[in-house]
Amino acid sequence: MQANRAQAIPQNPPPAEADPILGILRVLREGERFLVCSHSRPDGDAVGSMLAMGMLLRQMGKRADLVTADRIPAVYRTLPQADAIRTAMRVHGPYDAAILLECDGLERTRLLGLEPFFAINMDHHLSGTPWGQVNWIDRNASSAGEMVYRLVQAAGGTVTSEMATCIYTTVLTDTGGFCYGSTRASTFQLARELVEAGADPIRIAQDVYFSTPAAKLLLLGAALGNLHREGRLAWLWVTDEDMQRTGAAEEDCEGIVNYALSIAGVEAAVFLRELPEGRMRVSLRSKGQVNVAAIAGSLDGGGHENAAGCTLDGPLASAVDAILNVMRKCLAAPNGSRR
Ligand SMILES: [Mn+2]
Repeated sequence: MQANRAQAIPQNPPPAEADPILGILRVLREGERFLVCSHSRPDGDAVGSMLAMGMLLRQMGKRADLVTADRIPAVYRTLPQADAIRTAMRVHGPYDAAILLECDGLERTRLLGLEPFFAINMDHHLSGTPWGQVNWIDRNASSAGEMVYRLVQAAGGTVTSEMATCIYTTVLTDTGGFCYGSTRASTFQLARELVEAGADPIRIAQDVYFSTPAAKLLLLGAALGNLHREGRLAWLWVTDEDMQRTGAAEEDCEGIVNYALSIAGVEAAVFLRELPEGRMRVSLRSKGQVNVAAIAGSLDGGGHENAAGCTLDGPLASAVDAILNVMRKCLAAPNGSRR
């Protein structure tokens, strides 16, 4: 049995530095071997930010293991070095630190075995909290990938074209193609810098938005058959039977909620996906003032102001009732239901 030098959290954790970026860089410079993780059911930001972080670490002469609990979606498997991401249920050390990207706790990874490691928490979600040994939470960042980019700059690293491709993908997908509330002038500045560093915006858009598996469109057809609208609210769902019949994968549910949100006059949308064990996974989206992060938070979920999620008990009909009740109350609130 190999001695695990990183089994214990240090007795005296380093003092919280005024600039969390410096605190993170110090840990990266002092260590040799790192684990890089993100949340389960990884999206474009999770995948792209992990890959870019791995590239930064290797550029610094460090070892980096990239691990997710779920397989990465097909559209992101063409990203540079995407095959470096390993899918596992449990991680094994030794590691000098685990870097967790956009996770509001260890559980969000759905990976086992993370507890012993010194944790670096980098998050841009509204639901971010300082749960790690080192914490950098930037709610103004468009994506976790943007935070990795800032880290590369602070480290004096080189933004390679492979890194720029991964980070551009995080910005593109997390802003919904530069549409969501997280899109600022600085987002376009960042996009420009990434394109100048070698990201190809046309190829990336084609890989992300024009490479849909047929099963996903069949699933979308089933979901649209269950589309309902009530004033500023729209909702739709797929049953587990729909998933089986269309041959769709979990990742094919991604983005279906946006079709409900795309209806003129609709300000908040709900998508429910029946899980094989009968619980319902709920995606919430909004445009404008409705804060769906607050709604998801009240139901034990989390996310961004305009994109959030939670899981509810089934059956389908009662989960639909439960989420619609909360949404209706929120939309009826006088000030455009900011909270
Ligand atoms: Mn993100």
